[in-house]
Amino acid sequence: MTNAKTPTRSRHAELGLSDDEVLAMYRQMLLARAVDERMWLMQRAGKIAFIISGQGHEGAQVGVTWPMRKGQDWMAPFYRSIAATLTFGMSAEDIITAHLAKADDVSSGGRQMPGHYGGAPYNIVSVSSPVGTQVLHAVGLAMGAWVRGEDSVAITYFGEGTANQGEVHEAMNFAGVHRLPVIFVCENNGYAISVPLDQQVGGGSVAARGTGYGMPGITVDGGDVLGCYAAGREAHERARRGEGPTLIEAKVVRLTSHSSDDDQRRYRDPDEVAALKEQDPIGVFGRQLRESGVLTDGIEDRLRDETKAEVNEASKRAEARPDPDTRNAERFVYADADGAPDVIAPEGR
Ligand SMILES: Cc1ncc(C[n+]2csc(CCOP(=O)(O)OP(=O)(O)O)c2C)c(N)n1
Ligand SMILES: [Mg+2]
Repeated sequence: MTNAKTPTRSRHAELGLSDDEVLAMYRQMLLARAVDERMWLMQRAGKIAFIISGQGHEGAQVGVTWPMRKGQDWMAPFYRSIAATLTFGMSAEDIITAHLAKADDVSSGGRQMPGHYGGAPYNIVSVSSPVGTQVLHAVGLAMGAWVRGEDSVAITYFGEGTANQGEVHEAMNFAGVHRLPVIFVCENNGYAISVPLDQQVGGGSVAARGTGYGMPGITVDGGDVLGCYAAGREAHERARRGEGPTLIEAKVVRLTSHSSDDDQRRYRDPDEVAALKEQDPIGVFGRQLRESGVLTDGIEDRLRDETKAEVNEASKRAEARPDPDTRNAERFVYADADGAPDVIAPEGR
């Protein structure tokens, strides 16, 4: 008789991941979820203008991002990239501070909309609102690294609806032609707001387009965190070997409405929504880790307590930060006259 515990344990060990590392990946997913849920509460309480959630995408984001090197590689995220940006170095406090549009927010000094992740200290370039533009930014970052002879890889994330934008095709083709060190991660959650997959992606597969761009196109299950990790690591190694880009399509679930301005009950079958809970990547990965003997009730409780405390502390500190000075509103929007002062710090800072 085979032991059901053996395959999963040997699988992460075969991938070179220790028990502590897979627990750290699971913790990162819990933290991303806890930050996300807290920001929904803050939005409902009128403290945050708008929320666009990453719930259901955490497994793909943590798995694929895990092999990236902080401070050396580059990231061009999208609006669901809470787990990806946390994995690449942003803190819960950075993310909540940005959503509260505080003066010293690392993403934009309180200038950007919610969901516009970024941070110069982390090599994360800001999300820009037109979907798909970040894919061009990532290709530019990879091209820059290649021109300078640097050992760095750029990674970018986008939805399957966005995969149909003209600039995404241009970006991938250019990266394929020039064999640039870039990883394209399509998080396919089956909807572009209310439009289902069969009405947005001809042929139904984004990964299949890789061949046409001159790169491998790989499909992974976004609930299979270790499969996502393996795909991300292979893409990263391939980029570093100078063999060019990879397109990874992760099949994920969108557990929430598109955003806090949307109500998915108007276009999604209630049974479909109810069934999503079974596919929640946190539940799926948690069960795998339990089967492999790595996760116990005690460890689960500790991780949940720790991440909750981290989010409590982060939101308390973020809320106490100063609001931006309104005199800065037009700084860096129009060209400044010579000698214009720097950003005006809030009083008392
Ligand atoms: C160029 C452009 N067109 C439309 C929008 C409005 N918009 C924001 S998100 C979104 C849906 C994108 O769907 P998908 O790429 O599948 O990502 P998901 O939100 O499902 O993760 C749209 C149409 C936009 N921001 N930019
Ligand atoms: Mg989508």
